Amino acid sequence: MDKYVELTTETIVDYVNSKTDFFASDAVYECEEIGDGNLNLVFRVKDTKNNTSVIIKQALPYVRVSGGDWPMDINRGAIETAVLELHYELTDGLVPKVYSFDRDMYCVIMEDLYDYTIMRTGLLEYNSYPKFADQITDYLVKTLLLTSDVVMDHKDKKELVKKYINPELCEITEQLVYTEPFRIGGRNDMEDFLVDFQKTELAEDEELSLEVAKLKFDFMNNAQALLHGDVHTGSIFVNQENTRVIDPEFAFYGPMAYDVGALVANLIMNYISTLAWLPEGEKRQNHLDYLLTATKDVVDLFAEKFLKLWDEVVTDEMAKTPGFKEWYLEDVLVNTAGVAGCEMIRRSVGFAHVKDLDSIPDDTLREKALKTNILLAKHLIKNRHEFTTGAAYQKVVKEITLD
Ligand code: SR1
Ligand code: MG
Repeated sequence: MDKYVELTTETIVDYVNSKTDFFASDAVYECEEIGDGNLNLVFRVKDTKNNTSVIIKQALPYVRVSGGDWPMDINRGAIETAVLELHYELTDGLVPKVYSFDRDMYCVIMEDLYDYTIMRTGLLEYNSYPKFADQITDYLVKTLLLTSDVVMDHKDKKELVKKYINPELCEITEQLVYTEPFRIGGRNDMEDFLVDFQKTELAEDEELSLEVAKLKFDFMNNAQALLHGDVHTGSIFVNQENTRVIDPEFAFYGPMAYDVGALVANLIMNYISTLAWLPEGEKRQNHLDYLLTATKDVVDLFAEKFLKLWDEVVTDEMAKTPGFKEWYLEDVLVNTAGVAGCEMIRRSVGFAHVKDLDSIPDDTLREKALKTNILLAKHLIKNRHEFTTGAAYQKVVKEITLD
């Protein structure tokens, strides 16, 4: 196939075999389309006889969940592949291994993380991942700091800024995260009980809009590091031993806070979800304690490792000035809280939601959970200068009730 066509479960085996010699000649194939994201086709092809498998991800030329009427740049498949390869090197394998990329079909063939679970799914089953905070902060600190001007030759870094220009995917974030949830209409999607609340608490809060505007222009203008661009818990595979980050198709040079903030937001939303889903008791308390610790550790380990790695890898003469690294980190942490707030709001009233909140079965509790989420998010945005430690998050998250 040297011309783009959409793959299907009928064509996928021949396709993989035309591109790789991954499977043995006596393979017995089983294939399924497992994509549950908003944009792409994802297939798993398995040889049940020899117990081997691969993942094939094909970028569609439109947003999948739009049914076809929202065109989208398929070159995101090439960006995703290049970023996975770079991140594999930078993080010693905290992302899946890429086997090949096909520029005609915009298909990446990669390692099947069959013994991992998508973190959002795992958290919704109240599992905990003791090594997660340590491993994800390794990923964040290495991918962000090592692609920044603090470390890279500045001309080489500017070449990467050019290489990873990703206007259509950035526009999704600019609109869906930083604009529409704070305005009436657009592609916003919310339950009836949120319509008036969104109007008064979000669209009519000018002080909030001013802070979100600052964060939006930081996202658009601060080419600080090569971001993943969508680090929610659906972009992370976990098990008890390991963490792997997938789906960096939103990658571009932007503010480090965008990656850290998205992650923090998704941990907090699972906390709120747990309060709504589970009755008081040991199971609920254990999961809340785990999420609280994970949130605190993500922030604190990120800060600690960032400062440590900085000393080992900094090359820019001026960046070595005493006090600069602390100033730089503080800015990242402050904006992390702002990003977390925007992510929490857009997942409540915007185009793309999260199962954590939407699946709460009881109507009253779901309404309380969504409104609590929005109010905490506003607090994070407006008071983001106070959120530079894990303890600061721990304090406000611990105080959340749905009573
Ligand atoms: C149209 S894409 C909607 C959302 O899905 C992706 O995972 C990103 O989070 C994006 O904002
Ligand atoms: Mg994705």
